[in-house]
Amino acid sequence: MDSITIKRPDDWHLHIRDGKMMEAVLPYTASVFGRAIIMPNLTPPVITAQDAVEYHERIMAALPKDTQFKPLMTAYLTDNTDPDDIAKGFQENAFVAVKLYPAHATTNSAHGVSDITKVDAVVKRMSEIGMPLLIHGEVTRSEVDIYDREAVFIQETLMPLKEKYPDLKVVLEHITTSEAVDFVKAADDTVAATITPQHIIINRSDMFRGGIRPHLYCLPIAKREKHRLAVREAAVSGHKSFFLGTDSAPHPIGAKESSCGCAGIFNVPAAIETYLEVFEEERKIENFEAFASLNGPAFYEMPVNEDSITIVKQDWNMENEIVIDETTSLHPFKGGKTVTWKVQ
Ligand code: OTD
Ligand code: ZN
Ligand code: ZN
Repeated sequence: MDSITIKRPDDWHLHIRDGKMMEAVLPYTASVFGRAIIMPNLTPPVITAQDAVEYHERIMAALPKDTQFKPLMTAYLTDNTDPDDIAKGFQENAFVAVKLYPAHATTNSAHGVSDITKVDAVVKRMSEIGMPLLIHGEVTRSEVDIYDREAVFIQETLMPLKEKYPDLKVVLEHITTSEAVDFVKAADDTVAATITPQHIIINRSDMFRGGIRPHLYCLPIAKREKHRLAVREAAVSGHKSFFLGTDSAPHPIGAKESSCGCAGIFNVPAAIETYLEVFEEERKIENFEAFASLNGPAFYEMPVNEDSITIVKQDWNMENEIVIDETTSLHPFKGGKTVTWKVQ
């Protein structure tokens, strides 16, 4: 096969930051994807409907002029979030979903939820109005091993939450374990999961291959090979509950290559191509459109994008460094490597 045409894909989990960084990274997404769920973990976070409206305006102002790209906004859930503001923001399309970060689970999550019981009124309301809850599914207790945090979260928090609110729509974001795959497969169609390119390409050993590789460090951290294979199988299966979410999370090179490096992988410059490489390797290209362009809109009850993109079999070299300004550069996922597909 030397080219594939699919309905324009969407990115159901994306960090674009703000200001200069946003201006630099947004074109990579807007040139390929029709829509993206924009994560709210700015400093300070996007908490209220008003915050979301203002962030949306800044994104629209930063977009290249010739694009139809549509940002889909989210609310950052805190212990003090007002259920009425969430419901009103949802009804008025200020945001499409709420994001749950357990406090201190990942980058800029200090304002996150300290205990799920604190947000019970918000979650109850969301369940009633059909508003999706997007979950960073990791416990944060320091005694739980970092490689076990997702599996423990599913047992301790997610299963009881879904038992209490069976109608609540949930997206378990950036899944990394076989436990997450099993949970999603066993659930009904109120539950879905996003899958990143890195978690179906690297395992935890790759982070230390030949030396420490800070640009492969993200949260949730890459797991053992058997987990990579389980998530990879889920991604290419065509199963309606798994869809594309890059979790692209840019940090300046200096913040990654540091004595205390930031978590996050900047993968959008070749996201669609690197996913497609995986589908090709697994001989499942026939399921690529479902994963990239169909399953997400079905879950979010949105129309599939009308136009299409074509990706051709063509080698090109991903640059090592993308310059933002005099002081800031990014190292993209696959930087310095050959990518074997290219969006036309
Ligand atoms: N993971 N980095 C970031 C977010 C994600 O958990 C995530 O969604 C980030 O930098 O915002 C990361 O490693
Ligand atoms: Zn997360
Ligand atoms: Zn994320």
